[in-house]
Amino acid sequence: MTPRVPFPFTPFTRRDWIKLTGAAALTPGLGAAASPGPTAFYRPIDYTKAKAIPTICFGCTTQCGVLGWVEDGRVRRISGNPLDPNSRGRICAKANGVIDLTYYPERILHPLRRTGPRGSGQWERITWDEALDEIAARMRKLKEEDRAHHLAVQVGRDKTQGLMQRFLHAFGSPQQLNRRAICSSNPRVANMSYFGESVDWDTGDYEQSKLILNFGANPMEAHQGGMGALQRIQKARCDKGARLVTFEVRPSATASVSDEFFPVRAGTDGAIAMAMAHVIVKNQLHDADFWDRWCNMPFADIEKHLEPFTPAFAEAESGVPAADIERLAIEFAKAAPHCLTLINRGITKHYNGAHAGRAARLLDILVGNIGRPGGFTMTTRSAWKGGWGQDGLPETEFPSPAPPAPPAWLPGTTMFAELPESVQARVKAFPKSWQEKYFGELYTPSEYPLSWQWQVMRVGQLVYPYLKEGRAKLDTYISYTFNSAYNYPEASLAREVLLDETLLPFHIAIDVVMSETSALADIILPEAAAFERWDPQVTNAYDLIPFTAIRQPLHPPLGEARSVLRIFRDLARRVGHGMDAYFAFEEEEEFYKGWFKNLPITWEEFKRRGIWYDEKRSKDYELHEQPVPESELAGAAFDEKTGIYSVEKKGKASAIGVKLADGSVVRGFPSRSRKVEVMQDLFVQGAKYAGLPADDPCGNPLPTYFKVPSHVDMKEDEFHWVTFKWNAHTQSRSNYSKRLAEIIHTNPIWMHPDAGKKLGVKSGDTIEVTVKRPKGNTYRAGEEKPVGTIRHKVLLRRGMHPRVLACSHHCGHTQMGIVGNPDRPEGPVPGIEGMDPALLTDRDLPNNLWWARKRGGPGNGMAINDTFPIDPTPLIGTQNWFDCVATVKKVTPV
Ligand SMILES: Nc1nc2c(c(=O)[nH]1)N[C@H]1C(S)=C(S)[C@@H](COP(=O)(O)OP(=O)(O)OC[C@H]3O[C@@H](n4cnc5c(=O)[nH]c(N)nc54)[C@H](O)[C@@H]3O)O[C@H]1N2
Ligand SMILES: Nc1nc2c(c(=O)[nH]1)N[C@H]1C(S)=C(S)[C@@H](COP(=O)(O)OP(=O)(O)OC[C@H]3O[C@@H](n4cnc5c(=O)[nH]c(N)nc54)[C@H](O)[C@@H]3O)O[C@H]1N2
Ligand code: SF4
Ligand SMILES: [Mo]
Repeated sequence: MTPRVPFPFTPFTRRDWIKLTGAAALTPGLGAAASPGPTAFYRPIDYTKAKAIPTICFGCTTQCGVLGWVEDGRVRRISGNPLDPNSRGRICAKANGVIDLTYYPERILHPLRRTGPRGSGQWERITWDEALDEIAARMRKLKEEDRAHHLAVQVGRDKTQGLMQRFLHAFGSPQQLNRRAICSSNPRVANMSYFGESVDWDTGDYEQSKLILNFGANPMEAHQGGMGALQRIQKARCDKGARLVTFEVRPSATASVSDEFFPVRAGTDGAIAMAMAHVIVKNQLHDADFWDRWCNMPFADIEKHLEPFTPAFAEAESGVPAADIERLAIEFAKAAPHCLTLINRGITKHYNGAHAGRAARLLDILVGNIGRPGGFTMTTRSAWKGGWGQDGLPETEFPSPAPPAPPAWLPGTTMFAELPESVQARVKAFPKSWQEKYFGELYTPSEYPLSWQWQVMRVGQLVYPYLKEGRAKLDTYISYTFNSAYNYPEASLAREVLLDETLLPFHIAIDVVMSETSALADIILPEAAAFERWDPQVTNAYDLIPFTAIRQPLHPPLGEARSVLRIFRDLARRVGHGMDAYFAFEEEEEFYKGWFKNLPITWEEFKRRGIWYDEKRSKDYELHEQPVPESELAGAAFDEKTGIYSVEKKGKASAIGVKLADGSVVRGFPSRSRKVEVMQDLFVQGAKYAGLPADDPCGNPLPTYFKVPSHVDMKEDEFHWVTFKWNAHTQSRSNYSKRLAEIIHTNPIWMHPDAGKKLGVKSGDTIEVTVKRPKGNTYRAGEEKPVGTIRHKVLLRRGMHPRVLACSHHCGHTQMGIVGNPDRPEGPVPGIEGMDPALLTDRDLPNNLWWARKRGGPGNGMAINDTFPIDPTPLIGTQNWFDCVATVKKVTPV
């Protein structure tokens, strides 16, 4: 018999914080108690009464258009919005999980201020006025002391489209920190370095494709635009016999359904891609017309560069047979232009990953599939303009002019004087145009100049070490949709710095639940849940027609929760100093109504549909070949040397097109030369200014492959230690959903059966994994002391690469309420304010968490990020999640 837990219940476990601080306490001040009671019965949805309201899912970064079925003022069900051109009305399991969050008994519904030491879990409920006055007073002081840059906001995957920047710039601080380096900076580099733009992530014309070469992306269960990509890939395969070929280190959902799956050794995809390029060139299967017309180097030079990268070399590196590499390269070229590569984190989150991503994308360039039906495409959600705004959509201007960018950290300023001398020297050596783009070590770290040359891909994992090292000072730190204390590499260091009041004197978390990060705040501001607030939406368009959408509230926020927009407006008003001018609106709806005022449909119609796109617009194929109209050329300046036509926009020259060798004047690509920059000299310059040796392969201007330094002398008994995402969870923003935790609540370490046999373990046994510090030019490289050790259950799986161990994220929470941590000590949990218990999908939550150890289940898995070292790749700073090297032993008794 498992013990019954009375409902309501409320304890807040402090396991982790006890370890860290020696203190333990409860958490009052969350949602006020309103027990459903034992007599309330679940009521099915009455569709004669329920109203379907379009909005946008916040379950992951894909941002699908959905319909919220609202009955009696509460969301009962989420289904897809059939008008959404990306998702085509389909959703995944996680979408309904957002309902679980909205009515989670442990949602934070009132501002909280800590009463005990930071991290002790002792909180008091305060009013919004108290919370905002305290924060505004602190901000005003910074402003008055000319230290605006000591205010930072760090975000995870927020979807406010520029609101953080507006808030910070209005205040005068550039410290807009994010998570991109731990997420997707390297995949973007491949596109930005060639084309000058990455849009948000890879978009291909999958539906028309015949052959997709997938280097470790996992669109069948993750990927930023997974819901759009997976449908089109599967449709092309089912309807047209297209083939999907996947290189992976483990049998991911995508690998498992692929036509061909090759287990590769981690960090070696670049060798495979380079060898494929070698084969294409050797067999003269490339598109010579495209190369000569668009690429910025002679073909003979790339031919020569590719010579050493033979299929035999790639086989020795990756383990993929040379014959298959050769065959697939030829099949790929023959399918052109109906073929494309798919790249994301698998191939690129490595020390050599920017170049590996470039090597894969070179295949697309070689066969000339760029922008062509069935090929690699990017939409006008980029700088390819044509009478449209930056996003290929009508320009937006509301609510008032954007605040000016804060002053750069130029020599002579007080901010510059705060930098350590070695950093000052590095920055002073930058060319002037780079210095003007430099906004301090946290935002634009000087050793990683390519993280901010193309697009600001902040090196978020270095924020805490840099604060610790004294490279930067902060006073007030606002975290938003952000859980570094759990999600970041070396999460233990994140927790250490978040706990340290000398390094982060004042931490405000804007959150919806008690996460590992908000538990380390001084004040927590409860945000309106995604289904209770507005957000604008622009994203990649898989049908190649740009569209826009609106997240709109399905009902008013529960308790006292408020949208971040309103929080910022109210703070701006209290701070003054001119800040309020950039938040001049009364209602949130008014703000977004203004934002979308140039749409050709009415606001009411937009809200009714949730989505807008121009149905008459043709697809964005070959945008680079669009001729520039004579009328535009008339007033444009022409540069003989580059062939670029430009006009003045906001005081700066803005390119509108390029004259090609045959005399035609077309839009070209959004790169500096308007060409495809296969030769990318920014790598050379970046390496020089970052102080890398002249022969460092990271500074190679051409796509290339070299071994990851940590893998050079790997011993026979060492393993690659990698991590991955499950289909039913999103990082740490789904763990409060019971319906999702029920599907996946634990995360055994995947291992090949042969490796298991050698070690003498079977599935379910316990192993101990010890992770080494990385090598190369990276943070704390080569230190003897391991990063961390983890003991966990093993799962033997065929399809694994025999030298790889893989463990999923999402599990092992110490916070996130009772669902995230079902084994915490028992005690009362508040009910959900204003919620009719009959509408809850699970009225008896605590007793239904059957996977809890105390109920005889397997428990909630392990948090693994204390074992991943902070490991930023040179120049770019992307986190090399998949480069780790580990030793393993069997734990006896198991
Ligand atoms: N081991 C391992 N670690 C990883 C990864 C991996 O694959 N494996 N992936 C990495 C990647 S790609 C990324 S992008 C990062 C993501 O890491 P984060 O940027 O931290 O993102 P999330 O976990 O999505 O959300 C963070 C927090 O936002 C809060 N939140 C959720 N909804 C709302 C809301 O509506 N409003 C507010 N204010 N807060 C909300 C929740 O507390 C949640 O914990 O994780 C990285 N970490
Ligand atoms: N369900 C779900 N969807 C999500 C998210 C989520 O958390 N859950 N998060 C969203 C976010 S923020 C992001 S960034 C995207 C990420 O989407 P993806 O990049 O598609 O997925 P990841 O799991 O981060 O990593 C990709 C895969 O790389 C593999 N891999 C590791 N090393 C190598 C290697 O050397 N070579 C190859 N070929 N493969 C390797 C891993 O096994 C893993 O399956 O997903 C987004 N969508
Ligand atoms: S993929 Fe799933 S969780 Fe992500 S936005 Fe779409 S429906 Fe929501
Ligand atoms: Mo991500």
